Amino acid sequence: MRTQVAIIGAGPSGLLLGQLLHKAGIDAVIIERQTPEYVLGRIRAGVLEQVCIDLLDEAGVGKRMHQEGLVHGGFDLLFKGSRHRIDMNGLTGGKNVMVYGQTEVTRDLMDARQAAGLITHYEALDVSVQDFDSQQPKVRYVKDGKNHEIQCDFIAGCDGFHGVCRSSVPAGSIQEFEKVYPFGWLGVLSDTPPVHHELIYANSQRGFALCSQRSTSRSRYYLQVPLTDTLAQWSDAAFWDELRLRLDPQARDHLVTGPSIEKSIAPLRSFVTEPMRFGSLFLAGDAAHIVPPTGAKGLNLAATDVKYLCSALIEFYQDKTQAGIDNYSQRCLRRIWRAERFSWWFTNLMHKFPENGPIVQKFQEAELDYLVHSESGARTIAENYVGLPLDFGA
Ligand code: RFL
Ligand code: PHB
Repeated sequence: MRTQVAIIGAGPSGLLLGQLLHKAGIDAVIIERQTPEYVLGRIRAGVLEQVCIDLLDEAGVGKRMHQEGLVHGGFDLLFKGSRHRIDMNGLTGGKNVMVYGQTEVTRDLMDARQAAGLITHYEALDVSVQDFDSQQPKVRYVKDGKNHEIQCDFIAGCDGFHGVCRSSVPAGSIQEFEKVYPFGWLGVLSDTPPVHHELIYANSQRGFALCSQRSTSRSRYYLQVPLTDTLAQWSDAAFWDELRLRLDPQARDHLVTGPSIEKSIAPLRSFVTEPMRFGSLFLAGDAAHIVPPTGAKGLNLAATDVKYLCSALIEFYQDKTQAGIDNYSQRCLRRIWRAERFSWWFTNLMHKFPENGPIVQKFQEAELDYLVHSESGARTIAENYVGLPLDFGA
């Protein structure tokens, strides 16, 4: 079989790339290790930046997002027992974010792909990427006990942090930057109304907590927990008790609890790969970089990598120029490092680090006090949170 672009991974990056390429008349096939149900079952991101919203519109999959997504113009920072609103909209000249779950984004993209009759090979085993240092790269995989080979012009590695594409690059050609944080996030999804109409990011002496949501009747909450904790240690009752202890009195009173419909622990990591292109192989999304979720940047960065990649491929096929391809890494990495820096800074500001004593708690509280009471301080957070435009300053 032959295609122009072989996409590895049917997460949000791979599916969005497939859809944008299809709109541009470029042929692509997606190869995914898991089943569609498994991909849809992963509860992850919840906050979309304007650039991501625009890209989903461009891909023709924005209709349900605009109907069901919740537009948020601000969020609360909670520290020393009090909440302070960051007026994102007012501080950024009218920018907002959209609360719409990654599961829904993925579902919309999958439906559009199916409606357009585009090919996704799910449950592909032993996927390997070959000859990407040449102009005849290939993807091999096993499905239903049979060996398959796809010949292509380019391979898009959209296969997440644990994928096969990045690990196929010779060690001497790639540089990796990594920081692993000494705690994780325990997340609970529940069919209960959110405690507040906007998100609450909480710095407490007991550790970080986040009150997020998926709709007016579905909540998503997170607690900072030690990496050694297991799900078995966290009954629903224990989760709600601990969350209450990290909230302010008003939120504590308003919190509606109920059975969890999903519960998981995610480790926190900052990670960047340089470069992101190796001959005919491109990395995009979590395959190339990871941010701690504190800044809500992972999915948004994945979407902008995909946009840059798609533009480069369109230039290659339509305008017969290699410039976009040659620029891909540099263009992505500038934006990625900006988001990596913000996510790392915000994580440091909001979490309790085991190696830090009470003085660091005091430093964090003083910095938060400064940020929420200084217009330029609050604007710095707001500008970073709403994200950069696609083409930001030279
Ligand atoms: P994904 O979603 O990991 O998809 C990769 C796909 O590749 C498949 N795959 C393979 N396929 C074939 N062959 C192989 N060898 C393969 N190996 C893997 C996998 O099965 C999978 O289907 O990467 P992608 O598409 O780059 O998307 C990235 C996002 O999922 C991620 O950045 C976000 O979820 C991060 N994130 C958030 N991002 C935001 O922008 N806003 C948020 O509010 C936000 N909250 C979060 C988050 C991530 C979290 N966790 C669990 C890490 C909250 C959490 C808790
Ligand atoms: C989420 O709703 O899952 C979510 C929201 C904001 C974050 C991280 C995760 O910063």
